[in-house]
Amino acid sequence: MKSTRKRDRSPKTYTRLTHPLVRDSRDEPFRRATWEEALDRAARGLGAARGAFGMFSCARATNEMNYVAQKFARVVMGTHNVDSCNRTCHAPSVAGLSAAFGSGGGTSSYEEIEHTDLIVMWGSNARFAHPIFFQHVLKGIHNGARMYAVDPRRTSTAEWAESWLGLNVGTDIPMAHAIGREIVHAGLVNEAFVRRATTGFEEYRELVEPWTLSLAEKVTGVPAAAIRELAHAYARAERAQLCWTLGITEHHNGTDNVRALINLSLLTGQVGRYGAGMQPLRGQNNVQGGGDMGAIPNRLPGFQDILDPAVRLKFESAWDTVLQPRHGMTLTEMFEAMEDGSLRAVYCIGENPAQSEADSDQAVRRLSGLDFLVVQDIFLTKTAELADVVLPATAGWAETEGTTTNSERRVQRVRRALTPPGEAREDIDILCDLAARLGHDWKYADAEAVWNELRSLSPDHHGMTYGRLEEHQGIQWPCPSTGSLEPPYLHGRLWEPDARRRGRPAPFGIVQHDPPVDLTDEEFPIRLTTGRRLDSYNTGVQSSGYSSPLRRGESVELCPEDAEHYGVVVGEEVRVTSRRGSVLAPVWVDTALRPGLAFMTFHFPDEVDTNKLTIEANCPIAGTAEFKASAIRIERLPAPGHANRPDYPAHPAHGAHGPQVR
Ligand SMILES: Nc1nc2c(c(=O)[nH]1)N[C@H]1C(S)=C(S)[C@@H](COP(=O)(O)OP(=O)(O)OC[C@H]3O[C@@H](n4cnc5c(=O)[nH]c(N)nc54)[C@H](O)[C@@H]3O)O[C@H]1N2
Ligand SMILES: Nc1nc2c(c(=O)[nH]1)N[C@H]1C(S)=C(S)[C@@H](COP(=O)(O)OP(=O)(O)OC[C@H]3O[C@@H](n4cnc5c(=O)[nH]c(N)nc54)[C@H](O)[C@@H]3O)O[C@H]1N2
Ligand SMILES: [Mo]
Repeated sequence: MKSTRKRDRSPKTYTRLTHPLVRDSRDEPFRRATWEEALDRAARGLGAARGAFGMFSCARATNEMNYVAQKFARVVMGTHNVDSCNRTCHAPSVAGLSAAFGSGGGTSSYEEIEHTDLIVMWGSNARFAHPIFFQHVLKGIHNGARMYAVDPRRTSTAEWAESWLGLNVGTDIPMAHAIGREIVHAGLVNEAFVRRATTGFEEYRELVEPWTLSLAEKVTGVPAAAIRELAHAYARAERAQLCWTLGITEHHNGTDNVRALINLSLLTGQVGRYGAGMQPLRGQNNVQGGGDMGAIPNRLPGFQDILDPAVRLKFESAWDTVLQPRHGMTLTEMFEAMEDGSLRAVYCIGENPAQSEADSDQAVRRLSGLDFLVVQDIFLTKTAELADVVLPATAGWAETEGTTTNSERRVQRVRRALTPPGEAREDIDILCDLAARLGHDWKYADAEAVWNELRSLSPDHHGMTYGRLEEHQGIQWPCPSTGSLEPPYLHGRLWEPDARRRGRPAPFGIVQHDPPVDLTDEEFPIRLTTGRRLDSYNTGVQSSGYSSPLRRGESVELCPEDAEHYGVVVGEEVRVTSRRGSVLAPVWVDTALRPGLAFMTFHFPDEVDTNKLTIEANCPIAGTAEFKASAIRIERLPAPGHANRPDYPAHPAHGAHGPQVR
């Protein structure tokens, strides 16, 4: 036990990759290689794996890079097995919005949040995770908007809300259904909108009927009066914005959760108008764009359906190839296929699944069992350490030309501002060199040439020339023509009086409550939810080495009552165990939590590998794992005390988030 406490806990610092690395067998260390050797080796390994290949594409890199990456998978490797970290975060939002409206994009724009009357932040800690968007929220509040926060933790975001609804983890459907029922019973349904623009209202009404406010109070833990107040405020608001993120999506029924929220907008007509809509705030700087570019297994660039023969034909003639008439595997399915041996090789560009996947011991075992793994990254990640070939790339956001697309569907130019280190090369150039070695000679003079190819194939992007993007400081899709700009919100058509122009009505989602898979019991009595802190980023690769007086690495956060109950104090190292694994972590005490609820991040996996604890229980529609709900227990170590973390910062009187900037 003693040895574990002497472990070096200083933050791991990643340094940029500056040259290719190869090794001939997994038992050997990497050796430096020339680009020629590394690319030859990668091409040989990938070429041998046709038919059993998968690609992970980078949600931080540009649209142009994601376009070329999915084209590589589809044309060079003949597969639709291409996906990204969208799978671990907002795939349920895309699936839910597509099912309701036929388009997976958030329906509103940032500007509208400043001019709305009501903002609901549901399962979203935007103050920490979307600070730029949160500036618009603050302007909205300044302009008179009321804000409600629905989150098990009283987050830094919730501190700004008029009312915080601290629900139990995984009870969002009961909450949404109770709000829906209250709106129906109070006569606040927008009947004209429901009649004209939706289908399935009667079934929905029956679905929510059992969810009385008092039943919802029992299940969610939120007082009936608070639920009622939110229902009335949302339905009565002239314009309301419903924003959600991973508190909704990272569940085994994430898509159902999303549908339950969309139902509320359909019931009240809070969609398709300026200031009224839904914003699933996307995670990575270009995760929206990656999906739009076709780096997902079910859509071709421009979110066009692979199963549509006319769409396939268009791409087949443009790319001079034959496309399979079926969907590829999601990231989740690719990991399952590693287990059964049907996926033998992976080309991983700018993802770190060895640390970001739920149940990471299992993920590492699966990646290690591959015949061939190429990792293309800007750092030597844990995933790269498992590879046969490591290719050093440039950073998409500062060292390359191109475009990215944010949560409001706005495509913006990014520019090369820094010189890449060492021999690092642009992702697109590496992909094209590999394609050439595998028989496909693609000539792109620059990123703009890639973009123009995409524009010729995607009606939603057709009108976005680089020149126009510059002129308008970014343009939102859809942008079908070079002559005009579309409104900043989607689905205005739903308000058209003419049925033909209104198009397909939006169906209510008939979804049932389904509690988290990993149940709490006597052995694992604490609900663990995981998420983010302001001063770190995802698996920590890009924020490693960051130091500030507030930096305290990983911790298991408990409320003061639970800390007292378990007899633990701030800084004391405890054992945290779930049904999958066990880690040691210091305790932090935070009044944002409630009894029975613990919080950890996944930002410091080299110190505390939180994802050893999480459960790989996936949403069957979207493939997203239930990162937000595991069951754990905590145990004191034999001789605990502050002394085991002398470096640990003292607990600030003002709580866990540092000084509140208000
Ligand atoms: N500083 C920083 N910013 C980031 C990132 C980062 O690592 N650091 N990562 C980026 C990425 S990839 C993403 S996807 C976004 C994520 O952004 P967010 O989704 O806002 O971040 P999280 O902290 O993962 O989760 C949000 C909230 O969900 C709540 N929650 C947990 N369980 C439930 C539940 O059952 N119901 C409800 N209603 N809420 C629940 C948590 O308490 C948490 O406050 O952030 C992006 N921005
Ligand atoms: N417990 C828990 N686990 C989670 C989550 C959670 O809430 N809780 N959230 C999930 C979510 S939402 C996400 S998005 C995932 C994130 O999971 P990952 O995407 O696997 O993790 P990141 O740390 O963001 O890794 C990004 C990698 O991209 C590299 N990179 C950055 N820019 C470029 C570029 O331009 N080119 C190339 N080639 N590489 C580049 C970085 O060096 C880094 O290694 O984690 C998921 N895991
Ligand atoms: Mo994410």
